[in-house]
Amino acid sequence: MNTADLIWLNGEFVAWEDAKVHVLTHALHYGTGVFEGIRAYETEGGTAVFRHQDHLNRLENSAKLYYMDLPFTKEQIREATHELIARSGFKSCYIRPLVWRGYGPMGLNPLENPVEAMVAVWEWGAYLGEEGQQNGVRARVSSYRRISSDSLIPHAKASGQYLNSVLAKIESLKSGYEEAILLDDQGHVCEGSGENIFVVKNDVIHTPPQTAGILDGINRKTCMQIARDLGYELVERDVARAELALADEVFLTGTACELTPLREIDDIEIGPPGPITREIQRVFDDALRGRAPQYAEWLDLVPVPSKA
Ligand code: PPE
Repeated sequence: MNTADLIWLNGEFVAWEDAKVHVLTHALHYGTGVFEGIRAYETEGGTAVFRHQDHLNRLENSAKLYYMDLPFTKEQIREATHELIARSGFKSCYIRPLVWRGYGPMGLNPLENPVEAMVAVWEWGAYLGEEGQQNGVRARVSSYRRISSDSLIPHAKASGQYLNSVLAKIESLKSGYEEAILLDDQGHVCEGSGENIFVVKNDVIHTPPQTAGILDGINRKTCMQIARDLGYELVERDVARAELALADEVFLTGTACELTPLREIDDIEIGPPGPITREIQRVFDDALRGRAPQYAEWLDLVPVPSKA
């Protein structure tokens, strides 16, 4: 992980090693934070943040669902992110904004604790490995079910909620797989530990709906649009566990993993990445890297700082 020299913390640019919080930070004890994962890519016109506004909107929504107001406007966070990227010198990077309940009263009522914010950037390669992104990864169905709206908020990208993903991820790694697929509380396929999922059967693409407890993934929406623009039939519906193993193709989407094929589930071979996966992956990659003019509106160009 190649990190930048600076972090944006509560409105200031501070040295990476000075970006600190108190150990009684509410979010450290109770998980009361919300975050985003965003990527910026090198494009012909310069570095561009992919679907920046959509990520900032989701950050605001996640905060709202946990009774927090963003302590800075989305525009301020956007501009701070631009400056951070420009000053980092990175041509492409991963961007992690976090908004959290800070140091204040202890106990479960967070409403008196200050809401703080930071943005960090670092260079992050293929999330599930270069080899996995090219040839597919091996996954298992987790013994942990995805959090449901009975007890938490699947729609929110909230720090504490990720204990669910962390357990599923550890379980998959310790049992010899690269990723975990979580079922929802009804037993339907939900998503990966940090990715949405698509299942291709007989040229039709299926993905679990919002009501299946998924995170409303921005790359999920992106790949849905790309698939439809390519002329594929795409259906949002509940997917049974067995459909994974019987699928022609399965792939995962997310900011970190981009599009990563699944080549095996529960020791049953799905096969190497198929033609539909490959085609969507190629167009998606073009969109991310500014090579698809029809999707240029998804790029938020980082302004080049004027030389003083
Ligand atoms: N589901 C979950 C649970 C999830 O965490 C992510 C993103 C997605 C789906 C896909 O959402 P989107 O990125 O908007 O397409 N996971 C982030 C966190 C990864 C991490 O290890 O941290 C990410 O991909 O940035």
